[in-house]
Amino acid sequence: MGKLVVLTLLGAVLALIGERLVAFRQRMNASRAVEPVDLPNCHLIEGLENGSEDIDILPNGLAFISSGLKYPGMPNFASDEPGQIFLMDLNEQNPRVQALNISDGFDKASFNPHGISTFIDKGTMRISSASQGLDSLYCMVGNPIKKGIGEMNTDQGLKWDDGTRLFQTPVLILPRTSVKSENSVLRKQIPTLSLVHSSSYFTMKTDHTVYLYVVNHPHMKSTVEKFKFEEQQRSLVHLKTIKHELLTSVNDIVVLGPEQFYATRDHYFTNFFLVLLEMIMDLRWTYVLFYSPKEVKVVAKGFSSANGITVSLDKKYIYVADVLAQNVHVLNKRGNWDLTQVKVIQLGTLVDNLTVDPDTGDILAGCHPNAMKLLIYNPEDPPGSEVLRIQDVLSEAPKISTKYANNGSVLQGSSVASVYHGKLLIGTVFHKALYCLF
Ligand SMILES: *[C@@H]1O[C@H](CO)[C@@H](O)[C@H](O)[C@H]1NC(C)=O
Ligand SMILES: *[C@@H]1O[C@H](CO)[C@@H](O)[C@H](O)[C@H]1NC(C)=O
Ligand SMILES: *[C@@H]1O[C@H](CO)[C@@H](O)[C@H](O)[C@H]1NC(C)=O
Ligand SMILES: *[C@@H]1O[C@H](CO)[C@@H](O)[C@H](O)[C@H]1NC(C)=O
Ligand SMILES: CC(=O)N[C@H]1CO[C@H](CO)[C@@H](O)[C@@H]1O
Repeated sequence: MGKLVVLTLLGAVLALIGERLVAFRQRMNASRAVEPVDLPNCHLIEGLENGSEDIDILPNGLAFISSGLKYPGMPNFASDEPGQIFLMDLNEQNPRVQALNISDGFDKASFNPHGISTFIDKGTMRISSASQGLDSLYCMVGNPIKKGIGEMNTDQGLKWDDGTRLFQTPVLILPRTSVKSENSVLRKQIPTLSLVHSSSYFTMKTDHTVYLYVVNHPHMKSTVEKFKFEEQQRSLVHLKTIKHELLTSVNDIVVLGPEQFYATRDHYFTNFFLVLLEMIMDLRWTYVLFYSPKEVKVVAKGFSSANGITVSLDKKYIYVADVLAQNVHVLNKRGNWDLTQVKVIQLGTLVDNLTVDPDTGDILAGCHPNAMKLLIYNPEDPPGSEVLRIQDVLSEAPKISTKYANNGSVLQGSSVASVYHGKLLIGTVFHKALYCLF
């Protein structure tokens, strides 16, 4: 009797797993053949052969490329080499890549970079309603005239003390009521005064420091590394390592403040066998996290495998790629950094990383047309590459078109596509990278 129960249970479990496996193979588009879509002007980028998982392009055309990701279950051609960050200047006629030097004091040997995101500190501060103690805040002027310095705690945790000159240009902060009169007086005295006053923003010019945030997997753990980019020296100065118990199995980040970012968790489990089980059973236990020094919280959940994340041009919407569910979630960013779902755009292919075209606001998605070939790598029948463009993201019917598709003969395992004024970079998890005129 006992044996019968056990056998029945075992049969049921096997049937369930079998059914899940079939569904899993379908979700991985295991039997899909790639119809090629070519772009006329493309060439492989010299010096990038061992992966270019993520690409982030600055408004001035400097592209950061993370390379050398070692990830459980994914092929890797350079398993002994530590990862690197490359720089490419897209303003050049024939852009070349250059590895960035990383400052001492950072463990370069275990560097295993994954998603990256840049943040330019323009010194723009939002003063939240919670910090509307504006009447106690009177005046702050940098050189040459120092009229008095207020201390302020914005929701970004900035603190200004008397005597601290944080900004290169003269800066003035006044309570709303007295701004008009005092401002006009001061403007005469300091013609270069860089103060813009609106109801909730004070905009100040600073030296536009560029920070690069990198998801790192040293010894297969997850951290986020914050670097300062030194453009002249072509180097990265390591500033800090961010760790948190919720920052586990991190895939990608999008940085929206000096210390504020969203991060995706791609798997619930960290053990490779359990990860496989999680994917096959489609548990949907992964999420999007918000991180700030003061608060860390889950802001969206229920993803099969949350992957690429990016922000719309107006910074109001967050786009999250769910690779196993083959869709892109459009989420609305709330004042408290919570996210509410606006829509889900189904793509019919395994979407990895997302970027936004700075000219049009369209989403570009690096996709895996046949992810089974990525999991079970065979150089004779390699995984292909696919780049989709999503136009009119917020409309009733976003337009989806294939910009590039290849069966792996040129490019294998595309993970990201990033565009800069007619130039397109396509990166891959472990293979080469393609540069195209678009
Ligand atoms: C890629 O990795 C292989 C194997 O380690 C190595 O021989 C090759 O030089 C690497 N290529 C680049 C461009 O780093
Ligand atoms: C990289 O940085 C190290 C230490 O900061 C320095 O010794 C080395 O010369 C630098 N290399 C290049 C190519 O700039
Ligand atoms: C990929 O798989 C999904 C789920 O099975 C399916 O809906 C989609 O049509 C497939 N895509 C292609 C291009 O075959
Ligand atoms: C991929 O496509 C190329 C030409 O487009 C073809 O020569 C090659 O046989 C294809 N490879 C596979 C594995 O289908
Ligand atoms: C989209 C996203 O958030 N992840 C990264 C993918 O690549 C782009 C640029 O290529 C980066 O901006 C993102 O950080």
